[in-house]
Amino acid sequence: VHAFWDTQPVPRLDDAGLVDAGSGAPIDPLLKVSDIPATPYALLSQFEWSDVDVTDDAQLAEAYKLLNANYVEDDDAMFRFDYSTDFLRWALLPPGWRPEWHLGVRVAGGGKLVALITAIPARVAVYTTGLPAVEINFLCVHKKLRSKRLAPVLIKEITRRVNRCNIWQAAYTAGVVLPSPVVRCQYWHRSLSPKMLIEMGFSRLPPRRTLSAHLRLNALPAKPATPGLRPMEDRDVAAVTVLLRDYLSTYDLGVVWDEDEVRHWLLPRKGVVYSYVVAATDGTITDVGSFYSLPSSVLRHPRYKTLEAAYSFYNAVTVTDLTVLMKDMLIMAHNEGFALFNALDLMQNATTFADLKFSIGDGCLNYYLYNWRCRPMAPERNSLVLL
Ligand code: YNC
Ligand code: MG
Repeated sequence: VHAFWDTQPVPRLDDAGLVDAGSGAPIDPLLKVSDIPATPYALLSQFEWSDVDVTDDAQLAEAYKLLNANYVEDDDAMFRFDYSTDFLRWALLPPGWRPEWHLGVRVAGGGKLVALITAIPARVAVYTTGLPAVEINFLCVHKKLRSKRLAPVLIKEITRRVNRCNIWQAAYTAGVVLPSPVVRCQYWHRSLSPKMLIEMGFSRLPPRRTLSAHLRLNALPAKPATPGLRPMEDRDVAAVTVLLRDYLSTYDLGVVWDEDEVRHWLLPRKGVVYSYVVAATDGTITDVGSFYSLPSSVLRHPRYKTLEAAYSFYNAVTVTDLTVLMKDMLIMAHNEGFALFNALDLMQNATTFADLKFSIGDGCLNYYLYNWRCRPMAPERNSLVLL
């Protein structure tokens, strides 16, 4: 039973009709903004709502600190995501961001930040429908305040704030199974610094393989293979927007970006996002590849403090073979100092994993849509990458 989720407009886990739900429809009949309360939900008296102004370095540092100490860990509590402040600025200030969608909870009287949830605007395409929606991320409750039903209040309050802006759908991901995933993706890992990953306890030397054989097997060329591959620049934005739009429109779930969003999400930012285009000799942009930087803190290790991981972001190919492009992304990530490259089995990614020596991770990443009931899809039909 899900005391909270059973009250929400999401498909139930036992919804036998879901496979026949087709391209989908809202679960709640379309409400009007005037039906939504103008004032926040009540919080326990020792706490207060607080918009976190992430354009202010001091408040951004508070959000960083909360997440660094309390956000997502792996099942064995060996690693915890360590989103950087530059990353949070990128993730939370895209075109159309709203200050009241960076929602914090503080100890009453302007005290310590103890919980967070965020929304950013996005146009999400589900099968044949384009929806004005938000992406929800960074739901976090301080470890000392867990299991007190604070999360449902955060979710209801962000929903209210989003609904007040006449938006009625959301996309989000979680490791946990909730009612009800629209698609379940799997992480795959590619070692870039195999020795370090073994020493950290992230990976193990496969049985009957020596370390030197393992290093040889995972060695990467110094330079990318694709002629014309170079970092994306502002002058590429229009071409990349068209390329991505055409490429992503072939999938059943994804975002639709305009030029300003492509500029924001893809122009390289050191330590945050790395994007490359393939330019033909006549200047035409034929392909794009990208990854983002998300380190994890290494918990309780005597020597290693941080696992530098790159995550596959958006790739679109019209000329270059996807495996070749993905390998070039591994090479660029290795050259930038990342120890690990992660990718989900969405889009055509899984077709590259065997050749490129990825190995399967443990646990799923579940994708959810709020207030939209549609037929679930296979991971290779999904193109949505959330941070
Ligand atoms: C989760 N990850 O099932 P039921 S992902 C959603 N997403 O409700 P309490 C979650 N719901 O089952 P705690 C959830 N995890 O009784 C738990 N829940 O119906 C549900 N972890 O609340 C859970 N960040 O406050 C249960 O639990 C209810 O104190 C229990 O807090 C949960 O960002 C949490 O993994 C996750 O910080 C905040 O454990 C806490 O444990 C924590 O008693 C570490 O809550 C960090 C972590 C989650 C990362 C993410 C996406 C979040 C999506 C939220 C849903 C958005 C809906 C759409 C809203 C906009 C709509 C529009 C338009
Ligand atoms: Mg709680």
